[in-house]
Amino acid sequence: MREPTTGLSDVIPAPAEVWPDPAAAFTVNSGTTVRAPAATAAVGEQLAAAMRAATGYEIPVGETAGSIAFTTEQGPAESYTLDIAPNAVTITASDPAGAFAAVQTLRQLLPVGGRGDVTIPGGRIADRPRFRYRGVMLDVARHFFTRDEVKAFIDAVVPFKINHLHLHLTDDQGWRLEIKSWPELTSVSGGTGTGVGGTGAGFYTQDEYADVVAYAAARFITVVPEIDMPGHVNAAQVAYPELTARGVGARARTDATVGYSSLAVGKPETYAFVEDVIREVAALTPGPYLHIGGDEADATPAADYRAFITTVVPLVAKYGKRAIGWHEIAAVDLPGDAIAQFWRTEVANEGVALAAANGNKVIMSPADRVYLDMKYDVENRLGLDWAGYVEVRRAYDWDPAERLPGVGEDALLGVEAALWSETLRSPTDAQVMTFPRLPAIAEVAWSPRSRRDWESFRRRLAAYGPRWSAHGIAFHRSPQIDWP
Ligand code: NGO
Repeated sequence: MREPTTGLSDVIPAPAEVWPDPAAAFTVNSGTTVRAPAATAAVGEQLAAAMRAATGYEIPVGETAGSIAFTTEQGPAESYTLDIAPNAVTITASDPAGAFAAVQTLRQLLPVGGRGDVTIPGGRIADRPRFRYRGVMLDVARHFFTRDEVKAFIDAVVPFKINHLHLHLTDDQGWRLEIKSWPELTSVSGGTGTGVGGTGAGFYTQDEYADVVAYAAARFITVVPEIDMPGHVNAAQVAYPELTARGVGARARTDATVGYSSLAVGKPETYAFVEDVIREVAALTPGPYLHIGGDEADATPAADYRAFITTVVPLVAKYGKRAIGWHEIAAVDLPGDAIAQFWRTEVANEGVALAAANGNKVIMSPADRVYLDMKYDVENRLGLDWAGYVEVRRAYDWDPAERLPGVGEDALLGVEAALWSETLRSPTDAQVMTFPRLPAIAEVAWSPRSRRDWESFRRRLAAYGPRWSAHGIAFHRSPQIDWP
């Protein structure tokens, strides 16, 4: 019999309420079965799969009987309770997403692999997210990640109750999503020699993209596609010269400079292009959001920028989506459902505060806390350092509701970590920059503030390290953590 190595109080992100009961451990044995009603059948299967991996037992799933049972009860979105007693484990959730969150908690209470009986520590967890948007962004434009690599990335973030994957699909160095009405975007700017240093070529066909979206959805992750405009468009202008002001094709670029390209805001071709792209991307996207970029449009005159954002945000709504933009869009009068994503390092931002006062929601992504492309320290081979070094404690020890004056708890949709890929060359590079900072940020986004504590987190994180090792996931062995 294998005893648990992870207790109820060791889970990451820390659950809202935990009552351990050492006398009430449950043993998973060869007779263990899972009962999941139709609505949670898929989630029940996911739990059974984790238990099979930990025990080698059959763990059948059915609708009528089971020592591990899923039930439903009214409650806040994604909330769940987990009752672990000697004869039964009961998972009560408000919705399938809550049941899935409970499964992530349970997975951490199981050993990573092995054969034979295992015990799950007894007691009760009552849990719910602080923020409903808990995201991670992956830049597939500066360095392309294949569909399978993105799926592996999804699998690696799922344990931490991340529920949005923002894909940065286009930038100066490459265009990574097939657009049927403008095919040269990918045939020219998705191919060989694109990406920073010319080493990150590739693009998703619409079918491949839809497959990633479905894979994410099965793990309760909503994909948020980003088409960056009106700046960061050099790759589009290489493919289609009519998108430049003078109608002369742009030169392909593989350097990491930002702020030099702009759509020609006055031209009718520009809006034909933008509308086609938004229409196709919206049609491929079941989730509610479409990200329009809007950052660093240094080559777009201010009046043009305002005109462009004012036109494009309603276009997104026309195709049934809610626009998200980097916080520069807050300089424009926004419709109430538009969302601003704060990304810089300044201590205050008038535009974002004003947007919040007008009822617009904000996603917090301050670079000096949650940019996964920042170096951990001076030794780091990968990454940038324009926002300073971001060691694990910096990513953990801050509060999103106190980051910007005028942007409190109620204004926040949530928190998103961002992995830009200028310096990345492989999935291993991506992993080492993501872990262990992502769990730190996930806890900021999920756990109640009162449950967050650096000393507790660093102890729990240390215990998590062997799980990454067992799954072959690379992580930064931060000197702030006493890894076993
Ligand atoms: C900025 C810039 C990106 C860079 C990133 C690098 C935003 C929103 N725009 O963040 O183009 O890749 O920094 O850290």
